[in-house]
Amino acid sequence: MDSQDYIILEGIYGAHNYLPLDVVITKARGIWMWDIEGKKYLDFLSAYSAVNQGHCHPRIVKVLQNQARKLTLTSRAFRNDQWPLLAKELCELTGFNMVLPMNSGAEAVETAIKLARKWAYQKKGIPQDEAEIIACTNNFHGRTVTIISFSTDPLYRQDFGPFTPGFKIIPFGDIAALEAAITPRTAAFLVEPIQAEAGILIPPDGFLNKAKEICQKNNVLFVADEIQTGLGRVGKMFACDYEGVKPDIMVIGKSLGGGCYAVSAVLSTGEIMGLFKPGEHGSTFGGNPLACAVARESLRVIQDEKLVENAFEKGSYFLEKLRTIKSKHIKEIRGRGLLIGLELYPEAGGARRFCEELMKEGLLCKETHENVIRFAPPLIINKKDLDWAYKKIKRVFKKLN
Ligand code: IF1
Repeated sequence: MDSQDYIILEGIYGAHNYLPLDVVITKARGIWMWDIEGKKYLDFLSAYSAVNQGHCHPRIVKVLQNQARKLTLTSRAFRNDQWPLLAKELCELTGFNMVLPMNSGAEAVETAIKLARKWAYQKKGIPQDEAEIIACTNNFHGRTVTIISFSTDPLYRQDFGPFTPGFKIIPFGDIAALEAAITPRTAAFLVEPIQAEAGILIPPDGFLNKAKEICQKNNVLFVADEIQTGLGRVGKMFACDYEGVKPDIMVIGKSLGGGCYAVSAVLSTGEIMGLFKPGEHGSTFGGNPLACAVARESLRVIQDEKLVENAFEKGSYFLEKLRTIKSKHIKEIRGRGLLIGLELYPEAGGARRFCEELMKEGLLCKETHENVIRFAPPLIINKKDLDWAYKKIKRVFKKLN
């Protein structure tokens, strides 16, 4: 079978909930991917930052294989010898006291929402079923019905109602709006410290700090969704670290599984996380030994290979290089670490066609919304390969100018 055969099969039997680029990947290692015909590509998406350590990292794959031969799943009806160690290592890494394991990012965000509401009723004394959570315009926190209930993007909401009540929206980065939106029934403020899907939107300097202060002053939980921005992607371990902000609840996922397994987690203080009593929340696969063994090695790789520092250094380098590209199409190039967005003017005809041209040059990236090309390679990337990518990007802008 060739790529076209796979594309046809997928079109017949697979739901059309994505419009992927017409490239059929069959192998990947580090920053590189190969398609069915053997063509080589540089991965500039990292599966939306779920492959920060690089594809099929030998250490992570080895742990996956060894654990898979030993013990994969017990359910949480019994205990296992991996989850307690991951819990300890995650708390030591983040400075939180307790952690709850889940699988997908959305499940972890749902967990954080349930925890914030429980805290609101049991600790803050908000009347039952009246807790409000504030989120931001253009947020992306997952695809469950409750999460899209507070999405501002019609594409994510269309025909999926009725929606979960109890959410308010403020403009991202708007401190005055946050202060004005808080009422005695406000349980939490949920925010991505950098909005990735919205187009790599970085909040005004000091926004996170002021938001945390306002939350503290009003006895509101500050909940940071670091599922995409966390674990080194933006050049710090967490995006909140740029402002030294410690959330009350932090949600992580994606690269926690090192590109080899779906594992996410919710971290908080003992006082807050301790509100969950046995049987009140859980999941079949949450905290399974295979996920935990993989997550432990994924975290070790990030630290041993200094991927956070590399993301900071290489991200600054690449951002500076990209800004030398002269094109009437480029409106702005922005980012933190190796989460970079190149925004095009609407007249450029949309980011998708640039991604398609980049694919022909051997660079795989993804547009986010209409006009932003996201550049997010694995954090292991070196200057030589960034220079290679730069040349390809420059060539495409010359061609499409
Ligand atoms: C898709 C992008 C979309 C996330 C943040 C929670 C989740 C995500 C900040 C949910 C997931 C993924 C989902 C995937 C494409 C990608 C994405 F933002 F990364 F670009 F959609 F907006 N919080 N983001 O980024 O985690 O349940 O997926 O594990 O749904 O198309 P998940």
